[in-house]
Amino acid sequence: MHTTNLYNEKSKVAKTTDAVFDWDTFKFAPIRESQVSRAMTSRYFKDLNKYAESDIVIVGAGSAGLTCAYVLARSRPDLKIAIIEANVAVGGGCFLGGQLFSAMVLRKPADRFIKELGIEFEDEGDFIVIKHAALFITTICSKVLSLPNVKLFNATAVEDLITRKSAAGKTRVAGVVTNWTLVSMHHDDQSCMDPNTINAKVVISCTGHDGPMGAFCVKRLASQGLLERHKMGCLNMNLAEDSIVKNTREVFPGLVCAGMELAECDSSNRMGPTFGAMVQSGVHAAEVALDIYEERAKQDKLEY
Ligand code: AHZ
Repeated sequence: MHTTNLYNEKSKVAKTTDAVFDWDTFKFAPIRESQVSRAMTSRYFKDLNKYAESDIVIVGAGSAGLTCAYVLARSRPDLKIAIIEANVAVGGGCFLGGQLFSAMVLRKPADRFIKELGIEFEDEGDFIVIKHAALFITTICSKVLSLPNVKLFNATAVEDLITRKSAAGKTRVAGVVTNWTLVSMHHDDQSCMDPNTINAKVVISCTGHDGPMGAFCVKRLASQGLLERHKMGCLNMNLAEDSIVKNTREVFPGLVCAGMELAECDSSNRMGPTFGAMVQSGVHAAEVALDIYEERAKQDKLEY
């Protein structure tokens, strides 16, 4: 059923939008509540079904995770990529610059990626400034979400990893264990709320430095003695950014680590509010993931 709303061409905003109507006679098209419920749930459960077998899972939708997702999904439109974000909102530490200020600083050569995204900035010589960090994160998020091979599951936490052992006895990461974040937060006061799972050939962890949820995959593997953990070093902008980008790698078979989570693996310095390393580490992580993908996919078939 269609509505017959009258377009108000005399409206003072008619030049900027077609969505101006005669408000006195205005009426929405009808809907039944169950239609809304089914429109949402049918799609969500279809996605859960589709992405239960993902090619690549990215954990954490901060600046490193979203950059990685954007580059990866565009380079390989044939791969199914799931992003798991514990918060309701994406962005991690990137809705603001430092100390709750708005502007976002990125050292060159990260300006190249920002240009590619079509985001305006001020050029200060060796670095650039975007007027609001939220402009970066919302722009890249909208670009990622419009890609057909990506699904973002937000308000969902990775609370464990799936592992497999090869015949030779080598362990590898083979997926993630998830739960609604609100459920994850209540394991101490409610009993046995079992999780869900996503199998993947490669997992890319971008969960930031240690905190209530941060550095999750590095901490989980370290807790099992599978990875050595060296806590994040003190702030040194010059050392920190190069180190994070250069050391972006597969830290454990099947697990690529990017962004500030790496500092919790390598004890590299933190950089504070300069974001070039998050962008470049995200790009590097996409490259590393594709370098190892075929090999890990082959293993995944064998080590069912
Ligand atoms: O909610 C977290 C955030 O959005 C999410 N996350 C953490 N643990 C998770 C889990 N399951 C699902 N178990 C999880 N999601 O991961 C995201 C991390 O974003 P971030 O902005 O914290 O990390 P980043 O590495 O992309 O960027 C770091 C930005 C920093 S911190 C820093 C410093 O402290 O010196 N400097 C910079 C530039």
